[in-house]
Amino acid sequence: MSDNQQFQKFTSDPAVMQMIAKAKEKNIPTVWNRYEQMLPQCGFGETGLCCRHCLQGPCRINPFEEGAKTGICGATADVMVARGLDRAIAAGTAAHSGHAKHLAHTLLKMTQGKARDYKITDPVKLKKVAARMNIAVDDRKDNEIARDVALAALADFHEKETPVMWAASVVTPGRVKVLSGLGIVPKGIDHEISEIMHRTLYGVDADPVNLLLGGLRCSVADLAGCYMGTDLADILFGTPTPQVTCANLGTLKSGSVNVALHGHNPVLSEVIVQVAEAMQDEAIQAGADGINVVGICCTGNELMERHGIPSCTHSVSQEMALLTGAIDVMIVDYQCIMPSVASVAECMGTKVITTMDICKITGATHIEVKDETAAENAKQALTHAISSFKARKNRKTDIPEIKNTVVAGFSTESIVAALSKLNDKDPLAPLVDNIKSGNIKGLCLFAGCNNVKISQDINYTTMTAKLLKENVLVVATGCGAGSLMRHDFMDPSKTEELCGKGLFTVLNAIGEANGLGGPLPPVLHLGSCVDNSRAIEIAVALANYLGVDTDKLPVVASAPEPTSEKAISIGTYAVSAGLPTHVGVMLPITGGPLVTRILTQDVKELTGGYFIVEPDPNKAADVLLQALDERRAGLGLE
Ligand code: NFS
Ligand code: SF4
Repeated sequence: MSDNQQFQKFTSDPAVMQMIAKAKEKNIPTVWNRYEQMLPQCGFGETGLCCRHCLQGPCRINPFEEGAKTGICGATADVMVARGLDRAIAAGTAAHSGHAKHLAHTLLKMTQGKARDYKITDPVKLKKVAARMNIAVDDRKDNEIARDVALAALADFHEKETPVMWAASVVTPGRVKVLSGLGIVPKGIDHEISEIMHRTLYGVDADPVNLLLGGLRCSVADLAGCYMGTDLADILFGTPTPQVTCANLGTLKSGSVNVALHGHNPVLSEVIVQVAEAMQDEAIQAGADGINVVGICCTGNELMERHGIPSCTHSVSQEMALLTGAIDVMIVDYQCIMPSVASVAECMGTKVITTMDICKITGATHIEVKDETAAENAKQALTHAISSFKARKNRKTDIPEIKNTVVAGFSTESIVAALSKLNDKDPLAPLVDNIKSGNIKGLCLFAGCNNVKISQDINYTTMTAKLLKENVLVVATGCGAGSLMRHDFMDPSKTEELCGKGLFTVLNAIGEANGLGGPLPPVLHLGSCVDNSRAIEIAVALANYLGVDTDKLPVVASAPEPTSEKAISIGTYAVSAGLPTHVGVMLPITGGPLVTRILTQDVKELTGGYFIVEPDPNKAADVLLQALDERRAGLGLE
């Protein structure tokens, strides 16, 4: 068996396969080795039937055989799984909104003159967001408006009489009614997270239905956190416009100082990009061709959508970037950073630099980055990179020669601008007309991570290939976008080959009207995971245009390879927004029959959305196509 065949069970990215071979040869343990050591994984945990919420536990329920049917306190299987799911949603919400809160503080400090490395890059977006939040914009200075936006954002975190603004003002009016009717409009983002922790404590909520409603409410708070993250980042760093760039391990350059930025928040990475530009000469003096900044995971998406910075790799293959031997530093902020990167870096003679006080890793170097001193801190980190390059410049690197062309950076704003070239009075009309005519069957959002349990990217590529042929307009975020970009799904030269005729005609017409001399890419890159808000914004715009609610639209979502609790909270808010939502990994709820039934069926009566759990990507694509057909029929479309 050739190495490539042997490694297909781990990944379908040929560049990653080369690095897995290298890891094997050098005997460096990777995520896949550690996964194998973990097998067989515990069935109780897998089905959600293990509880450690109090010190009388752990309690385990065996649903099939003789044995305990409740925990020691009497918690049933459904209570256990509902509590577990709620906590996952709360964790995801805390992460997205923590990132948004960080941006809000940065914006506020900027308006106070305390964060001088930041500025308002997109005053148009600032005013758009302010108007949505009922903040006066006329005859006011940008700085004053920005201060009020930052304060409104921070006010959305604690419990108040009025609903969370970043939730209530971003959905359709009909959705506000549905959510209010169910009692699931959040009152404060942090309030909802803390309430989940309270109600899932030993001896509090023991009604699975009530627990799930709490989870749904927290998921709507997660939508708010994501949306706020996108809004504030666009204000500070610019709203994305299409960028031609590239992805995969071949974006590393052996003769340059390679700096990989990994994590999530553009507060850090944006400043590093600027400072790296200013330090190019210093790198050249050290014998390098310059500084080559690449992204990993969502920080990569944030930099790609705004500046066309190449993405190196994503999610489960993050260690592989270090295995090339070409990375001089990996600078991380928070979330989705496997602690193992520090040890792989050590094996490869390079460094990981942590930058946030909530995310330190043993073995990494810590340089605390503060809003007030961001550029100075960035310089310190990049100085490390240059000296690390000096030490490695005569060493051999193994950079796979694989680099995929990517057109990224589709925000709602840039999509509307592109459509306006077809109809400047009514930009959504061309899109809606093509949906009505069936040239576009509907929309599918691919979001989420890679998961070590699935051969990396295979679910994304299998499903997307099928949906595109059926004329589904595909948008993607996060490591889902990463996955598709590393397999040419964001390369406009592949649009004709990959898309059905109807979809190709539309993508080509938009591309031509915008002077691209060809079509848009087959899949539109909407950005990072917080930028799932952009998909919601598009769906809400379509719903408002058609005068229906989002649960009537031919729009579906899928996280075919989810890993993080953030993917669970996003999936849940897609369901709260009324979307059929696929997940390709078993959620730890299957031990609770009632909870499983509610989330996959009964919730449809409440929000219009529901979960589809289907590990087989071919079957999952069929189920999504069927869901789109049902939605079309509901709107009276063929
Ligand atoms: Ni989303 Fe982004 Fe990637 Fe998953 Fe992690 S980087 S926030 S959670 S692994 S997609
Ligand atoms: Fe067991 Fe109940 Fe304690 Fe959970 S909360 S560990 S089910 S006694």
